[in-house]
Amino acid sequence: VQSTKNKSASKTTKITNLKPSKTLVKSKSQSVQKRLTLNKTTSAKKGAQKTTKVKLHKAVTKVVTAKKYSKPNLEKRIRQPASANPLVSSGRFLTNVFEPGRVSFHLLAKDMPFAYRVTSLYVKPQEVIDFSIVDANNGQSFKVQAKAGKLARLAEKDYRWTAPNQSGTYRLDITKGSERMQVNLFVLKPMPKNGVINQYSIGRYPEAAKDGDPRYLPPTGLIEVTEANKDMLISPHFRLGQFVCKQEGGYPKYLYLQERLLMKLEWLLAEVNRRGYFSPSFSVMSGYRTPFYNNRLNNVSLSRHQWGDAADIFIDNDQDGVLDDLNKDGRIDKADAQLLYELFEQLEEPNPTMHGGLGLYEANAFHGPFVHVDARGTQARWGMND
Ligand SMILES: [Ca+2]
Ligand SMILES: [Ca+2]
Repeated sequence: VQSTKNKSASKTTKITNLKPSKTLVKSKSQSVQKRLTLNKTTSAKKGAQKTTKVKLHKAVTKVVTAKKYSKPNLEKRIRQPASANPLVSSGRFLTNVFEPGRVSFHLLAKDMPFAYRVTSLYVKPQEVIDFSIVDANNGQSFKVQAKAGKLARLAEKDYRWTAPNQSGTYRLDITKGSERMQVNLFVLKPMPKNGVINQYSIGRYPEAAKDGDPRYLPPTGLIEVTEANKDMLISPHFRLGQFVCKQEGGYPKYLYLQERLLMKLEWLLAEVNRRGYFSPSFSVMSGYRTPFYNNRLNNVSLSRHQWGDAADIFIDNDQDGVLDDLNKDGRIDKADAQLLYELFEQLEEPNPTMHGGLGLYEANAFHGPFVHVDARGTQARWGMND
């Protein structure tokens, strides 16, 4: 993959830096034409072969035959709307260069280091959050600003922010020279006592935590997701709306997320890109699940999705709602998800702070292949030997 990338990158340089010859221009426009006409043609007959366009690079297209997906099945499998991966569809990423979105310092809050340009913390009304700024190259001074809540400086790089009483989205900005970290502070809505909030069903969490394990305690509150904030970035490559539960019902919707899930997803995404699988974001098939929805799915009752630290993900750069042909064998199947699974496992192993659940899933009538990841703190594995 790396060599293909390099080759095509040098080709692009040639096209832009030198005056393109007529033949080059012609072949480029021909490939665009070809792409338009080859647009996802499928045979109507069930079981017939489907031609899928796999976009390898902006100017290089390849047609592969994926035997596994006949159109009727594929349609059922695509539950994910086309806009599910807004970072791809917005055209924000026009080149296949991944930018990790990190800053040179980090914020230490809730016992976790945050080093991304966009970071989100979830807090209760009036909760007091102590944080420090850690900077290896101690040169420049920092400016910390909060428009709401109460910000106090405790020591040179230690601060305290007291959340307002009113739930909603607030913001803290940390600047160091030309660098800026935007910290979104979501002040949570209290959990509804009857399992329903603004006509949105949450259901009930088990009263007592599983074996006294605090990771299974009911959430302290919920993030309100509206039409207005669903597209906001909560980390450099993920948006709030990607994680809402797939249950029916309009906005406002309610969501529980944990900081460590986004930290893990950003880390995995950067590592996947570093290994040559360009992807500007992961498609999140399922993020948060309300207990109400989880019960209806007949899923395991203690699924981490209900505790906001799990996501079922895949890479879908061609935006067809299904995992891409990552191993380039012309088929989209379990082997492509397995490639991600094995990569994640290899990455997780030496990094105890990133330990969590990892599950491999093959396609069925409702979805394509995907990988479950969670940030529960201890390792759990399933799906690989099924
Ligand atoms: Ca795809
Ligand atoms: Ca494949």
